[in-house]
Amino acid sequence: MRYHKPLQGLYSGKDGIQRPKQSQRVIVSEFANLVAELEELLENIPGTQNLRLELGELRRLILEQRAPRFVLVGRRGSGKSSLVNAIFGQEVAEVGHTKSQTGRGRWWTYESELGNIEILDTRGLQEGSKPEGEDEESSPLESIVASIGERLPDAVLFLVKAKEVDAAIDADIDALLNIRRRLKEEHMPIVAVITHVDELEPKNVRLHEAEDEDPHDIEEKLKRVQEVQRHLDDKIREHAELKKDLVAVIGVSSYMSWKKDGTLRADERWRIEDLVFYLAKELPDEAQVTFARLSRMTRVQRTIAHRLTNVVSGLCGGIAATPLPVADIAPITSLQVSLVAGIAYVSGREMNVKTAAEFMAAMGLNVGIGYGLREVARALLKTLALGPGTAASAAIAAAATYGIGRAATAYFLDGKTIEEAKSEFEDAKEDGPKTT
Ligand SMILES: Nc1nc2c(ncn2[C@@H]2O[C@H](COP(=O)(O)OP(=O)(O)O)[C@@H](O)[C@H]2O)c(=O)[nH]1
Ligand SMILES: [Mg+2]
Repeated sequence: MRYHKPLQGLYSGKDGIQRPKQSQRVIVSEFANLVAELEELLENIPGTQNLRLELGELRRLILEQRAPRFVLVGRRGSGKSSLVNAIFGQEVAEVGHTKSQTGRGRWWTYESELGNIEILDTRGLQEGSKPEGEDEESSPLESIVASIGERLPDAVLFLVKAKEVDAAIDADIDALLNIRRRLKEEHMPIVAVITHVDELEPKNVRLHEAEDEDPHDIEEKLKRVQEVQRHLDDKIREHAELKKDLVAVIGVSSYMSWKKDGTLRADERWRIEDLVFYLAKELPDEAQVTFARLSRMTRVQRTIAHRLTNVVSGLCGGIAATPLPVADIAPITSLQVSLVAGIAYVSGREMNVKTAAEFMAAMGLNVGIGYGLREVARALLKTLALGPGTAASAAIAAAATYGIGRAATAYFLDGKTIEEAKSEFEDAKEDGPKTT
Protein backbone atom coordinates (compact mmCIF):
# COMPACT_ATOMS: atom_id res chain seq x y z
CA MET A 1 0.00 0.00 0.00
CA ARG A 2 1.33 3.41 -0.87
CA TYR A 3 1.39 6.22 1.58
CA HIS A 4 0.57 9.79 0.83
CA LYS A 5 1.36 13.28 1.85
CA PRO A 6 -0.99 14.45 4.59
CA LEU A 7 -3.86 16.53 3.37
CA GLN A 8 -3.00 20.20 3.32
CA GLY A 9 -5.35 23.07 3.83
CA LEU A 10 -8.22 21.09 5.27
CA TYR A 11 -8.22 22.56 8.68
CA SER A 12 -5.69 24.57 10.51
CA GLY A 13 -5.13 26.02 13.89
CA LYS A 14 -3.80 29.47 14.68
CA ASP A 15 -0.24 28.25 14.38
CA GLY A 16 -0.84 27.21 10.80
CA ILE A 17 -0.42 23.51 11.56
CA GLN A 18 -2.96 21.42 9.70
CA ARG A 19 -5.30 19.54 12.00
CA PRO A 20 -8.22 17.97 10.20
CA LYS A 21 -11.14 17.12 12.42
CA GLN A 22 -11.51 13.46 13.36
CA SER A 23 -14.47 12.72 11.06
CA GLN A 24 -12.71 14.50 8.22
CA ARG A 25 -9.53 12.55 8.84
CA VAL A 26 -11.49 9.30 8.58
CA ILE A 27 -12.98 9.97 5.15
CA VAL A 28 -9.74 11.41 3.84
CA SER A 29 -7.71 8.37 4.84
CA GLU A 30 -10.41 6.00 3.57
CA PHE A 31 -10.53 7.90 0.31
CA ALA A 32 -6.73 7.88 0.06
CA ASN A 33 -6.77 4.10 0.51
CA LEU A 34 -9.47 3.68 -2.11
CA VAL A 35 -7.53 5.69 -4.67
CA ALA A 36 -4.34 3.78 -3.90
CA GLU A 37 -6.10 0.41 -4.16
CA LEU A 38 -7.68 1.34 -7.47
CA GLU A 39 -4.36 2.57 -8.82
CA GLU A 40 -2.77 -0.71 -7.84
CA LEU A 41 -5.55 -2.81 -9.36
CA LEU A 42 -5.60 -0.90 -12.62
CA GLU A 43 -1.85 -0.96 -13.01
CA ASN A 44 -1.99 -4.52 -14.31
CA ILE A 45 -5.06 -4.17 -16.48
CA PRO A 46 -4.35 -3.11 -20.03
CA GLY A 47 -6.40 -0.32 -21.56
CA THR A 48 -6.99 1.51 -18.29
CA GLN A 49 -4.64 4.40 -18.99
CA ASN A 50 -7.46 6.96 -18.99
CA LEU A 51 -8.85 5.69 -15.71
CA ARG A 52 -5.46 6.05 -14.13
CA LEU A 53 -5.19 9.59 -15.43
CA GLU A 54 -8.59 10.41 -13.93
CA LEU A 55 -7.53 8.92 -10.61
CA GLY A 56 -4.45 11.11 -10.73
CA GLU A 57 -6.64 14.13 -11.27
CA LEU A 58 -8.80 13.25 -8.26
CA ARG A 59 -5.72 12.64 -6.19
CA ARG A 60 -4.38 16.10 -6.97
CA LEU A 61 -7.71 17.83 -6.47
CA ILE A 62 -8.69 16.17 -3.20
CA LEU A 63 -5.75 14.41 -1.59
CA GLU A 64 -2.90 16.73 -2.43
CA GLN A 65 -4.67 19.97 -1.64
CA ARG A 66 -2.62 22.94 -0.60
CA ALA A 67 -3.02 26.67 -0.17
CA PRO A 68 -2.71 28.79 -3.33
CA ARG A 69 0.43 30.97 -3.41
CA PHE A 70 0.48 34.47 -4.83
CA VAL A 71 3.18 37.09 -5.16
CA LEU A 72 1.77 40.60 -4.68
CA VAL A 73 3.57 43.41 -6.46
CA GLY A 74 2.27 46.87 -5.65
CA ARG A 75 3.10 49.97 -3.68
CA ARG A 76 1.97 50.72 -0.21
CA GLY A 77 -1.63 51.83 -0.38
CA SER A 78 -2.27 50.14 -3.71
CA GLY A 79 -4.67 47.85 -1.91
CA LYS A 80 -2.79 44.59 -1.37
CA SER A 81 -4.20 43.84 2.07
CA SER A 82 -7.67 44.90 0.93
CA LEU A 83 -7.47 42.57 -2.04
CA VAL A 84 -6.59 39.64 0.19
CA ASN A 85 -9.61 40.47 2.39
CA ALA A 86 -11.83 40.89 -0.67
CA ILE A 87 -10.91 37.43 -1.93
CA PHE A 88 -11.72 35.88 1.45
CA GLY A 89 -14.75 38.14 1.96
CA GLN A 90 -13.46 38.40 5.47
CA GLU A 91 -10.98 40.49 7.42
CA VAL A 92 -7.84 38.41 7.44
CA ALA A 93 -5.28 41.14 6.72
CA GLU A 94 -4.85 44.53 8.37
CA VAL A 95 -5.66 47.41 6.08
CA GLY A 96 -4.38 50.93 5.70
CA HIS A 97 -1.98 51.49 8.54
CA THR A 98 0.76 54.04 8.19
CA LYS A 99 3.36 51.61 9.44
CA SER A 100 4.18 48.72 7.17
CA GLN A 101 2.10 45.75 8.16
CA THR A 102 3.88 43.10 6.23
CA GLY A 103 7.57 42.37 6.18
CA ARG A 104 8.92 42.15 2.72
CA GLY A 105 10.41 39.17 1.07
CA ARG A 106 8.80 36.39 3.03
CA TRP A 107 5.80 34.15 2.72
CA TRP A 108 2.82 34.92 4.94
CA THR A 109 -0.12 32.64 5.53
CA TYR A 110 -3.53 34.27 5.68
CA GLU A 111 -6.00 32.03 7.41
CA SER A 112 -9.71 31.57 7.57
CA GLU A 113 -11.70 28.62 8.84
CA LEU A 114 -12.33 27.65 5.21
CA GLY A 115 -8.73 27.59 4.04
CA ASN A 116 -5.49 29.50 3.69
CA ILE A 117 -3.69 31.58 1.10
CA GLU A 118 0.05 32.14 1.09
CA ILE A 119 1.20 35.60 0.08
CA LEU A 120 4.62 36.94 -0.75
CA ASP A 121 4.46 40.71 -0.35
CA THR A 122 7.11 42.48 -2.41
CA ARG A 123 6.48 46.02 -1.25
CA GLY A 124 9.77 47.74 -0.79
CA LEU A 125 10.93 46.85 -4.26
CA GLN A 126 9.76 50.17 -5.65
CA GLU A 127 9.99 52.30 -2.53
CA GLY A 128 12.56 53.00 0.10
CA SER A 129 10.30 52.04 2.99
CA LYS A 130 11.55 49.66 5.59
CA PRO A 131 9.04 47.46 7.40
CA GLU A 132 9.28 47.14 11.15
CA GLY A 133 11.70 44.61 12.52
CA GLU A 134 13.25 44.00 9.15
CA ASP A 135 16.85 42.94 9.08
CA GLU A 136 18.81 45.12 6.74
CA GLU A 137 21.26 42.49 5.65
CA SER A 138 19.87 41.64 2.25
CA SER A 139 18.34 43.83 -0.43
CA PRO A 140 14.59 43.56 -0.91
CA LEU A 141 15.03 41.89 -4.28
CA GLU A 142 17.42 39.28 -2.90
CA SER A 143 15.11 38.33 -0.06
CA ILE A 144 12.14 38.10 -2.43
CA VAL A 145 14.10 35.98 -4.86
CA ALA A 146 15.18 33.70 -2.01
CA SER A 147 11.54 33.24 -0.97
CA ILE A 148 10.52 32.43 -4.51
CA GLY A 149 13.31 29.88 -4.70
CA GLU A 150 12.01 28.32 -1.50
CA ARG A 151 8.43 28.03 -2.71
CA LEU A 152 7.34 28.72 -6.25
CA PRO A 153 4.28 30.96 -6.49
CA ASP A 154 1.24 30.00 -8.57
CA ALA A 155 0.70 33.51 -9.94
CA VAL A 156 1.88 37.09 -9.66
CA LEU A 157 -0.70 39.77 -8.87
CA PHE A 158 0.40 43.17 -10.07
CA LEU A 159 -1.59 45.90 -8.32
CA VAL A 160 -1.91 49.48 -9.54
CA LYS A 161 -4.35 52.12 -8.32
CA ALA A 162 -6.74 53.25 -11.05
CA LYS A 163 -5.68 56.89 -10.77
CA GLU A 164 -2.01 56.00 -10.94
CA VAL A 165 -2.15 53.96 -14.13
CA ASP A 166 -1.58 57.11 -16.18
CA ALA A 167 1.13 58.43 -13.90
CA ALA A 168 4.64 57.20 -13.42
CA ILE A 169 4.23 53.49 -12.97
CA ASP A 170 7.57 52.66 -14.52
CA ALA A 171 8.99 51.87 -11.09
CA ASP A 172 6.16 49.38 -10.56
CA ILE A 173 6.75 47.75 -13.91
CA ASP A 174 10.48 47.61 -13.13
CA ALA A 175 9.67 45.75 -9.93
CA LEU A 176 7.60 43.28 -11.91
CA LEU A 177 10.35 42.90 -14.49
CA ASN A 178 12.93 42.28 -11.79
CA ILE A 179 10.90 39.43 -10.40
CA ARG A 180 10.06 38.04 -13.83
CA ARG A 181 13.75 37.97 -14.79
CA ARG A 182 14.69 36.09 -11.66
CA LEU A 183 12.14 33.40 -12.43
CA LYS A 184 14.02 32.55 -15.60
CA GLU A 185 12.15 29.92 -17.60
CA GLU A 186 9.46 29.15 -15.04
CA HIS A 187 5.97 29.82 -16.28
CA MET A 188 4.40 32.43 -14.06
CA PRO A 189 0.95 33.79 -14.83
CA ILE A 190 0.68 37.53 -14.26
CA VAL A 191 -2.70 39.02 -13.44
CA ALA A 192 -2.71 42.82 -13.43
CA VAL A 193 -5.27 44.20 -10.99
CA ILE A 194 -6.33 47.82 -11.21
CA THR A 195 -7.63 48.71 -7.76
CA HIS A 196 -9.77 51.62 -6.58
CA VAL A 197 -11.70 51.80 -9.88
CA ASP A 198 -14.69 53.01 -7.86
CA GLU A 199 -12.79 56.30 -7.50
CA LEU A 200 -12.71 56.97 -11.24
CA GLU A 201 -15.05 59.64 -12.63
CA PRO A 202 -18.00 60.03 -12.33
CA LYS A 203 -16.94 59.61 -8.78
CA ASN A 204 -20.09 58.95 -6.83
CA VAL A 205 -21.57 56.48 -9.25
CA ARG A 206 -21.59 53.10 -7.57
CA LEU A 207 -20.51 50.23 -9.80
CA HIS A 208 -21.34 47.72 -7.11
CA GLU A 209 -24.93 48.95 -7.08
CA ALA A 210 -25.25 49.71 -10.77
CA GLU A 211 -28.96 48.88 -10.90
CA ASP A 212 -29.69 51.91 -8.72
CA GLU A 213 -27.65 54.30 -10.83
CA ASP A 214 -28.36 56.19 -14.04
CA PRO A 215 -27.38 53.82 -16.88
CA HIS A 216 -25.57 56.65 -18.70
CA ASP A 217 -23.42 57.34 -15.65
CA ILE A 218 -22.60 53.67 -15.38
CA GLU A 219 -21.75 53.50 -19.05
CA GLU A 220 -19.43 56.48 -18.69
CA LYS A 221 -17.70 54.96 -15.70
CA LEU A 222 -17.32 51.57 -17.34
CA LYS A 223 -15.70 53.30 -20.30
CA ARG A 224 -13.16 54.85 -17.94
CA VAL A 225 -12.47 51.45 -16.44
CA GLN A 226 -11.90 50.01 -19.90
CA GLU A 227 -9.58 52.88 -20.77
CA VAL A 228 -7.32 52.33 -17.78
CA GLN A 229 -7.36 48.58 -18.41
CA ARG A 230 -6.28 49.11 -22.01
CA HIS A 231 -3.63 51.59 -20.98
CA LEU A 232 -2.07 49.27 -18.41
CA ASP A 233 -2.33 46.36 -20.80
CA ASP A 234 -0.36 48.33 -23.42
CA LYS A 235 2.24 49.38 -20.86
CA ILE A 236 2.86 45.82 -19.72
CA ARG A 237 2.93 44.46 -23.26
CA GLU A 238 5.77 46.83 -24.16
CA HIS A 239 7.93 44.25 -22.42
CA ALA A 240 8.15 40.97 -24.30
CA GLU A 241 9.12 39.12 -21.09
CA LEU A 242 5.94 40.22 -19.36
CA LYS A 243 3.68 39.96 -22.37
CA LYS A 244 3.99 36.21 -22.66
CA ASP A 245 2.84 35.65 -19.07
CA LEU A 246 0.10 38.28 -18.86
CA VAL A 247 -3.22 36.49 -18.52
CA ALA A 248 -5.58 39.33 -17.60
CA VAL A 249 -5.81 43.01 -16.78
CA ILE A 250 -8.84 43.61 -14.62
CA GLY A 251 -10.24 46.66 -12.84
CA VAL A 252 -11.79 45.98 -9.43
CA SER A 253 -12.95 47.56 -6.24
CA SER A 254 -11.82 45.72 -3.14
CA TYR A 255 -13.34 48.06 -0.62
CA MET A 256 -14.82 46.43 2.44
CA SER A 257 -15.04 47.70 5.96
CA TRP A 258 -15.62 46.10 9.35
CA LYS A 259 -16.67 47.49 12.68
CA LYS A 260 -14.46 47.07 15.72
CA ASP A 261 -16.54 44.09 16.85
CA GLY A 262 -15.81 42.38 13.54
CA THR A 263 -19.21 42.83 11.91
CA LEU A 264 -19.33 43.92 8.29
CA ARG A 265 -19.98 47.64 7.75
CA ALA A 266 -19.61 47.95 4.01
CA ASP A 267 -19.06 45.63 1.09
CA GLU A 268 -18.33 47.64 -2.05
CA ARG A 269 -16.56 44.90 -3.90
CA TRP A 270 -16.87 44.99 -7.66
CA ARG A 271 -15.61 42.33 -10.08
CA ILE A 272 -13.72 40.47 -7.37
CA GLU A 273 -15.63 37.35 -8.35
CA ASP A 274 -14.39 37.71 -11.94
CA LEU A 275 -10.86 38.14 -10.65
CA VAL A 276 -11.14 35.03 -8.48
CA PHE A 277 -12.51 33.18 -11.49
CA TYR A 278 -9.51 34.18 -13.68
CA LEU A 279 -7.08 33.35 -10.90
CA ALA A 280 -8.66 29.96 -10.26
CA LYS A 281 -8.09 29.01 -13.89
CA GLU A 282 -4.37 29.63 -13.48
CA LEU A 283 -3.96 27.51 -10.38
CA PRO A 284 -2.61 23.98 -10.41
CA ASP A 285 -5.11 21.26 -9.45
CA GLU A 286 -3.66 21.04 -5.95
CA ALA A 287 -4.70 24.60 -5.10
CA GLN A 288 -8.09 24.67 -6.85
CA VAL A 289 -10.37 23.27 -4.18
CA THR A 290 -8.90 25.34 -1.35
CA PHE A 291 -9.19 28.53 -3.37
CA ALA A 292 -12.79 27.90 -4.47
CA ARG A 293 -13.81 26.95 -0.95
CA LEU A 294 -12.30 29.90 0.89
CA SER A 295 -13.58 32.43 -1.66
CA ARG A 296 -17.19 31.53 -0.75
CA MET A 297 -18.00 32.31 -4.37
CA THR A 298 -20.60 30.00 -5.85
CA ARG A 299 -19.60 30.50 -9.46
CA VAL A 300 -16.05 29.38 -8.78
CA GLN A 301 -17.19 26.52 -6.57
CA ARG A 302 -19.64 25.32 -9.18
CA THR A 303 -16.84 25.00 -11.73
CA ILE A 304 -14.94 22.69 -9.39
CA ALA A 305 -18.10 20.73 -8.54
CA HIS A 306 -18.73 20.13 -12.25
CA ARG A 307 -15.19 19.05 -12.77
CA LEU A 308 -15.34 16.60 -9.86
CA THR A 309 -18.66 15.28 -11.17
CA ASN A 310 -17.30 14.70 -14.65
CA VAL A 311 -14.10 13.04 -13.45
CA VAL A 312 -15.86 10.77 -10.98
CA SER A 313 -18.65 9.76 -13.37
CA GLY A 314 -16.05 8.97 -16.04
CA LEU A 315 -14.18 6.88 -13.49
CA CYS A 316 -17.29 5.06 -12.32
CA GLY A 317 -18.29 4.23 -15.89
CA GLY A 318 -14.79 3.00 -16.66
CA ILE A 319 -14.58 0.91 -13.52
CA ALA A 320 -17.98 -0.67 -14.19
CA ALA A 321 -16.76 -1.68 -17.65
CA THR A 322 -13.56 -3.19 -16.27
CA PRO A 323 -13.78 -6.57 -14.53
CA LEU A 324 -11.66 -6.04 -11.45
CA PRO A 325 -9.86 -9.06 -10.04
CA VAL A 326 -10.81 -8.20 -6.46
CA ALA A 327 -14.44 -7.89 -5.49
CA ASP A 328 -13.61 -6.89 -1.96
CA ILE A 329 -14.10 -3.17 -2.46
CA ALA A 330 -17.11 -1.28 -3.65
CA PRO A 331 -15.22 1.30 -5.65
CA ILE A 332 -18.11 2.80 -7.58
CA THR A 333 -20.34 3.57 -4.66
CA SER A 334 -17.34 4.63 -2.55
CA LEU A 335 -16.45 7.11 -5.28
CA GLN A 336 -20.04 8.36 -5.38
CA VAL A 337 -20.12 8.96 -1.63
CA SER A 338 -16.73 10.69 -1.89
CA LEU A 339 -18.04 12.87 -4.70
CA VAL A 340 -20.91 14.11 -2.55
CA ALA A 341 -18.55 14.65 0.39
CA GLY A 342 -16.18 16.55 -1.92
CA ILE A 343 -18.89 18.85 -3.26
CA ALA A 344 -20.17 19.52 0.26
CA TYR A 345 -16.59 20.36 1.22
CA VAL A 346 -16.11 22.77 -1.70
CA SER A 347 -19.28 24.55 -0.54
CA GLY A 348 -17.63 25.22 2.82
CA ARG A 349 -19.00 22.33 4.85
CA GLU A 350 -16.86 19.82 6.63
CA MET A 351 -15.92 16.80 4.54
CA ASN A 352 -17.38 13.69 6.11
CA VAL A 353 -19.29 10.54 5.30
CA LYS A 354 -22.23 11.51 7.50
CA THR A 355 -23.17 14.61 5.49
CA ALA A 356 -22.82 12.65 2.24
CA ALA A 357 -24.80 9.65 3.52
CA GLU A 358 -27.61 11.85 4.82
CA PHE A 359 -27.83 13.63 1.51
CA MET A 360 -27.92 10.38 -0.44
CA ALA A 361 -30.57 8.93 1.86
CA ALA A 362 -32.64 12.06 1.21
CA MET A 363 -32.26 11.36 -2.52
CA GLY A 364 -33.97 8.05 -1.87
CA LEU A 365 -30.77 5.98 -2.02
CA ASN A 366 -30.40 3.32 0.62
CA VAL A 367 -27.08 4.00 2.31
CA GLY A 368 -27.67 2.08 5.52
CA ILE A 369 -26.66 3.49 8.87
CA GLY A 370 -22.90 3.11 8.84
CA TYR A 371 -20.66 6.15 8.91
CA GLY A 372 -17.61 4.60 7.32
CA LEU A 373 -17.05 5.10 3.61
CA ARG A 374 -16.99 1.35 2.89
CA GLU A 375 -20.08 0.54 4.96
CA VAL A 376 -22.12 3.22 3.26
CA ALA A 377 -20.72 2.21 -0.11
CA ARG A 378 -21.73 -1.43 0.35
CA ALA A 379 -25.27 -0.56 1.37
CA LEU A 380 -25.52 1.72 -1.64
CA LEU A 381 -24.19 -1.02 -3.90
CA LYS A 382 -27.25 -3.15 -3.10
CA THR A 383 -29.59 -0.29 -3.94
CA LEU A 384 -28.01 0.49 -7.27
CA ALA A 385 -27.70 -3.18 -8.20
CA LEU A 386 -24.78 -2.67 -10.54
CA GLY A 387 -23.60 -5.82 -12.21
CA PRO A 388 -19.93 -5.47 -13.07
CA GLY A 389 -18.22 -5.76 -16.37
CA THR A 390 -20.82 -4.90 -18.97
CA ALA A 391 -21.23 -1.90 -21.21
CA ALA A 392 -24.79 -1.46 -19.96
CA SER A 393 -23.73 -1.33 -16.32
CA ALA A 394 -20.95 1.09 -17.27
CA ALA A 395 -23.46 3.50 -18.80
CA ILE A 396 -25.74 3.15 -15.78
CA ALA A 397 -22.89 3.72 -13.33
CA ALA A 398 -21.71 6.82 -15.17
CA ALA A 399 -25.21 8.26 -15.47
CA ALA A 400 -26.10 7.58 -11.83
CA THR A 401 -22.86 9.19 -10.68
CA TYR A 402 -23.45 12.18 -12.89
CA GLY A 403 -26.95 12.53 -11.46
CA ILE A 404 -25.61 12.35 -7.91
CA GLY A 405 -22.99 15.02 -8.63
CA ARG A 406 -25.53 17.33 -10.23
CA ALA A 407 -27.95 16.87 -7.38
CA ALA A 408 -25.25 17.55 -4.78
CA THR A 409 -24.27 20.70 -6.67
CA ALA A 410 -27.89 21.88 -6.73
CA TYR A 411 -28.29 21.26 -3.03
CA PHE A 412 -24.94 22.33 -1.57
CA LEU A 413 -24.08 25.14 -3.99
CA ASP A 414 -27.23 26.47 -5.58
CA GLY A 415 -29.30 26.48 -2.42
CA LYS A 416 -31.93 24.18 -3.90
CA THR A 417 -34.18 22.16 -1.63
CA ILE A 418 -33.82 18.41 -1.22
CA GLU A 419 -36.93 17.93 -3.38
CA GLU A 420 -35.46 20.07 -6.16
CA ALA A 421 -32.14 18.25 -5.86
CA LYS A 422 -33.99 14.97 -6.16
CA SER A 423 -35.62 15.93 -9.43
CA GLU A 424 -32.22 17.23 -10.63
CA PHE A 425 -30.91 13.75 -9.81
CA GLU A 426 -33.64 12.05 -11.86
CA ASP A 427 -33.22 14.43 -14.82
CA ALA A 428 -29.42 14.33 -14.91
CA LYS A 429 -29.46 10.53 -14.62
CA GLU A 430 -31.58 10.43 -17.78
CA ASP A 431 -29.43 12.89 -19.72
CA GLY A 432 -26.18 11.29 -18.65
CA PRO A 433 -22.77 12.92 -18.34
CA LYS A 434 -21.74 15.59 -20.75
CA THR A 435 -19.07 14.43 -23.13
CA THR A 436 -16.83 17.44 -22.64
N1 LIG B 1 -12.26 53.03 -2.58
C1 LIG B 1 -11.41 52.02 -2.51
N2 LIG B 1 -10.54 51.96 -1.49
C2 LIG B 1 -9.68 50.93 -1.44
C3 LIG B 1 -9.67 49.89 -2.40
N3 LIG B 1 -8.70 49.01 -2.07
C4 LIG B 1 -8.13 49.47 -0.94
N4 LIG B 1 -8.71 50.64 -0.54
C5 LIG B 1 -8.33 51.49 0.58
O1 LIG B 1 -6.99 51.93 0.31
C6 LIG B 1 -6.24 52.01 1.51
C7 LIG B 1 -4.97 51.18 1.41
O2 LIG B 1 -5.31 49.82 1.26
P1 LIG B 1 -4.40 48.62 1.79
O3 LIG B 1 -5.13 47.39 1.44
O4 LIG B 1 -4.00 48.81 3.19
O5 LIG B 1 -3.12 48.77 0.84
P2 LIG B 1 -1.69 48.04 0.93
O6 LIG B 1 -0.77 49.01 1.60
O7 LIG B 1 -1.28 47.81 -0.48
O8 LIG B 1 -1.86 46.78 1.69
C8 LIG B 1 -7.19 51.56 2.62
O9 LIG B 1 -7.74 52.70 3.21
C9 LIG B 1 -8.25 50.77 1.90
O10 LIG B 1 -9.49 50.79 2.57
C10 LIG B 1 -10.61 50.00 -3.50
O11 LIG B 1 -10.65 49.15 -4.41
N5 LIG B 1 -11.45 51.07 -3.49
MG1 LIG C 1 -0.95 46.06 3.45
